[in-house]
Amino acid sequence: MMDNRPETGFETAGSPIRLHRQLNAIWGSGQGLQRLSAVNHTIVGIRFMVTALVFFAIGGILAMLIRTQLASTNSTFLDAAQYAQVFTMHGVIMMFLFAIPFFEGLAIYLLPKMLGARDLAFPRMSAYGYWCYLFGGSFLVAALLFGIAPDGGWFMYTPLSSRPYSPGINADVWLLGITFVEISALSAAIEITVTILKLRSPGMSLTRMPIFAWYMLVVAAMMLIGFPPLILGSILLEVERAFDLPFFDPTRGGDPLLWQHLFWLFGHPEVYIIFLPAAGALSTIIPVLSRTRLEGYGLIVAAIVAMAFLSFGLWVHHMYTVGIPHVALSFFSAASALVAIPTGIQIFAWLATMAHGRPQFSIPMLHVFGFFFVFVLGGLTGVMLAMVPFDWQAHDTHFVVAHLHYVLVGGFVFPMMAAAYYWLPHITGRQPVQHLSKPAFWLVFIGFNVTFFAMHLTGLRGMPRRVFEYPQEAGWEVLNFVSSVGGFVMTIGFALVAVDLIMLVRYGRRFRRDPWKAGTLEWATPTPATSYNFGSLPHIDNRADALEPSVLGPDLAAGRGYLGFTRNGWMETLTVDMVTGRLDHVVVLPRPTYLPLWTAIATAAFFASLLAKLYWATPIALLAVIALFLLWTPSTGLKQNIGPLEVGHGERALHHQEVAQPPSWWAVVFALAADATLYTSLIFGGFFLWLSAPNWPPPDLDFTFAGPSIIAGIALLGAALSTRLADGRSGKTVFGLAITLVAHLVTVGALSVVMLSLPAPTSHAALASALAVAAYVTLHAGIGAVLAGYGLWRWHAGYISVQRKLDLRIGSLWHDYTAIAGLVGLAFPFVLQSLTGAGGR
Ligand code: HEM
Ligand SMILES: [Cu+2]
Repeated sequence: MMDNRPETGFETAGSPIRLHRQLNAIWGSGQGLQRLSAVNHTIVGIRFMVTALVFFAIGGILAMLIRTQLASTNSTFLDAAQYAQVFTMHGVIMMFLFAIPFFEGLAIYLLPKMLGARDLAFPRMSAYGYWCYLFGGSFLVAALLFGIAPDGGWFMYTPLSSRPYSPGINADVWLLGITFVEISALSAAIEITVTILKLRSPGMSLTRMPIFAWYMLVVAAMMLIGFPPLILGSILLEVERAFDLPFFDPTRGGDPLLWQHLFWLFGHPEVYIIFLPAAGALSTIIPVLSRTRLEGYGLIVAAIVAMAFLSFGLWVHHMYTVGIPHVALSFFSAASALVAIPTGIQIFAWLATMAHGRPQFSIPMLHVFGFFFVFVLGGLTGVMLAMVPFDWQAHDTHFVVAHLHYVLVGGFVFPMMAAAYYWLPHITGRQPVQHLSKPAFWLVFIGFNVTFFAMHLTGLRGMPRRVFEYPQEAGWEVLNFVSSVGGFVMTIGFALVAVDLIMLVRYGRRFRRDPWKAGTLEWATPTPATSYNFGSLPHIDNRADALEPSVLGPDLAAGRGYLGFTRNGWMETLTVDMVTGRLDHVVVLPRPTYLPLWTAIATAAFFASLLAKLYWATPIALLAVIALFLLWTPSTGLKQNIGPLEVGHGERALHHQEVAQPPSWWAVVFALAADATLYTSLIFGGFFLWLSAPNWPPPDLDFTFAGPSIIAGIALLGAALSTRLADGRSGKTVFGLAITLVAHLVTVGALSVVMLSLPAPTSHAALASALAVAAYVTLHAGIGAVLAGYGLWRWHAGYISVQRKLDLRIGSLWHDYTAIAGLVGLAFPFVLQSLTGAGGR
C-alpha cells in the first residue's frame, strides 16, 4: 500500500552485478519455510511438475497392480471391489493428477521466459492453484489407502455412480476431489490465456509468438470451455447424491444420459487438451534439434485452431452404443475421421522440418522417435474405432484400452520425456551425461509396445475391459501374461529414466547459455533462471523462435533493454497490445504471500465439510474463502494518480491501475466466459431432459412464481444500470454502488422466496432444474452484493478515482453478466413449464 505519492523516477544500477542484486532483493522468494509463501512462476511451475511426477509414479504402481492381477486366470491377488478402485484411480490419477498438471507446470515455468516477461500475470493465482491441486490430489490418494476410493471407472457413469448403486462415499470422493482439482486447472487456464495475450515483450506480435505459446493459448481456451460442463456434471451428481435432487434418475424425470453428455463434452476435448501441449513441445524441440526453422508455422497454427473446434463436435463418438439416431451417428463418425487432417498436417510439418534440417541423434530426439512410432499406431487404431460398425464390435474391450494408451503414452508421455531431457538443463544449468539415457529409453519403448500390442489382441478376442478375472477357457492367458511381462519391463525403464534424470540434476555438465543453440527467449535467461528471469526486457523484431539468445542474453542482463532498473521496490513487467505487440502498460505484480496457501486451506475445508456431510461447517468455510480472497486485494492498488512511467529506451507507459483493460480485467472476462459455459450447459441440461428423459412431462405441478420473479428481474436490471453511475466521481460513485448493493440483496431475497416455494424439488427433475437455475442466479447476485460492498470500501480507502476505476470496471462486468444470466434464469421455469404443457414425449 502506498500512502505517499510514490516516487516514479528511477535510478540505473550502473553495473550488471548491482542490477542483479537490486532485482534479486525485490523478486527473490526467501528460503526455508518462507518458501511456502513463494508465488514466483519458476518455483510454482517446478512444484507442479515434480508433484505431477509423484502422482505419475503412484498411477504407475496402480497399473502394475492391474497387470499383476490380469497376468493369470482366476487370480486372487485383488478382489472385484479392490480391482474397481485400482483401475478407476489409475485412470483418474493419470488423466487429472498427472497429465494436466504436468503440462500446466511446464507452461507456468516456460511461458513468461519464452514471452520475455518477468512472471505470469497473476502469480498468486497460480500458487493458489498449486495448493488446490496438491490438497485435492492427496485427498484422492488418501482415499485409496483407506479403501474408500472411487470405483465407478474414470468416467463415473450414472446410474452406476448414483446413490442406490454406489452407497458409500467413494463416488463423493471422486466428485468433490475432481472439482477441487478442476478449480486449479481453470485458474491455470485463465492465467495462461491472459499471460500469453498480454504479458509479452514489446514487438512480439501474435504472428511472432513462439509456436509453443500458440499451442498453449489454444489449450487454455479449450480448458475454459471444456472443463465447466464436467464441473457442472459433478455438482449436479453430488447434489443428487447428497440431497436427492433427481437429475440423473429416470424414474423421476432425470436421465443417466445427461451425465454421459456432460462428461464427454469435457472428456473428448480432454484428449486434445492433453495432446496439444505435447505437440507444442515437439514443434519447439524438433526444429532446434534438426538445426533449422519450423516448417509451416502458419499452417500449424491453423491446424491447432481447427483441431480445437473439431474436438468439441466429437464427444458423441464415445457414445455410439447408447442408441443415438442414425443420421447423427454418421455425422459424428465422419467428423471423428476429420480430426485426422489437422493431426496429419502437424506430423508432416515435423517430418518436413527434419528432412530440411540435419537432425542430431540426441536423447530428446530418441524420445521424439518414440512418439512418432507409438502415436501413429494409436492414430490408426483410432481411425478404426471412428468407424461405427467396428466400434460396436470393439466397444469396451481391451482393444479400446490399448488404443487409448497408444494415444496417451505416445501423444503425451514420450513427448514429455523429450521435453524433460530438453528443458531440464534450463532448470538445473546442467546437461545430460547420457550413459543410462539410451538403455532407459529402449526399455520403456519395447516394454510399452509389448504390453499394449498384446492388449489389442486380447481385445479383438473379446476380452472386456474392467473385468478383474477371466476363465481359463477364454484362451486369453498367454497374451495377458506377455502383456504383464511387458508392463514390468516398461516400469524398469521408467525407473531408469528417473535415475538418469536425477543423475543429470546432480552430476550433469555445467554450461553457460543455450546448450542446444535454440532460438527462443527462455535460453536468454541465466540458467538456472533468476527469480526475475531477465535483467531487462527485450524488444522483439523477428519471429520469437529465430532469436539469438547467446547475444541477447548478456545484453539484457546488462540492463540495456526495457525496465533495466528498479523503482520503489516494485515488481514490474510490461504488457503489450494483444495483436500488434505494441508497448501497452506497466504491470506491478504482488509480492510473495502466504494468502494463497491459507485460501487453499479454507477451500479444502469447504470440500471436506461437504464430504464429511458436516453441512453446518460449509457456509463458514465458504465465508472464510471469500474473506481471504478479499484480503488479497489491499496490496494491489494506488492511492494517487501517477501518470506515465519511464520504461527505458525513452518510452513511457501507464501503471496498470490507470488503464482501462489491464490483465485483471481480461481475467474476469475469461472467467465469465467459463462461467457462461457452465450456465449454458445447465440450461441445455434442462431442455435435454425435457426432450429425452422418460417420465416427462412432470406431474401437474406449477413451478412458476410471477411475483418474486418480476421483482428479481427489476432488481437485476437496476443493479446493472446503477453501477453505471459509479464512474469514479464523488457522490455519484457511492450512490451508484449503494443502489447496486441493495438491488442485489433484493434479488437474493426474491429468489429465496422462489426456491422455498418450489413444491418438493426431489419429486421431479423439472423442479430440480428450476431450483438449480435459481440457486445459480442467487449465488451470482450474492457475489454481486459482495463486489458492490467491496467497491464502496475501496472508494473509502482512497483507491478509486476517475483515472483509477479498475475495481468499478471489474464490478460492472460482473453486474452486467449477472443481469443477463439472471433474466435468462428467471425465464427458464416459465419456458420449461409451457413446453411441458406441450408434453415432452
Ligand atoms: C505406465 C504404464 C501403464 C500401464 C501398464 C497401464 C495399464 C492399464 C490397464 C491394464 C488398464 C485397463 C484396466 C481395465 O480396464 O481393467 C488401464 C486403464 C486406463 N489407463 Fe493406463 N496404463 C499405463 C499408463 C497410463 C497413462 C500414462 C495414462 C494417461 C495419461 C493412462 C490412462 C488410463 C485410463 C484413462 C484408463 C481407463 C480407466 C477406466 O477404465 O476407468 N494409463 N491402464
Ligand atoms: Cu473422443
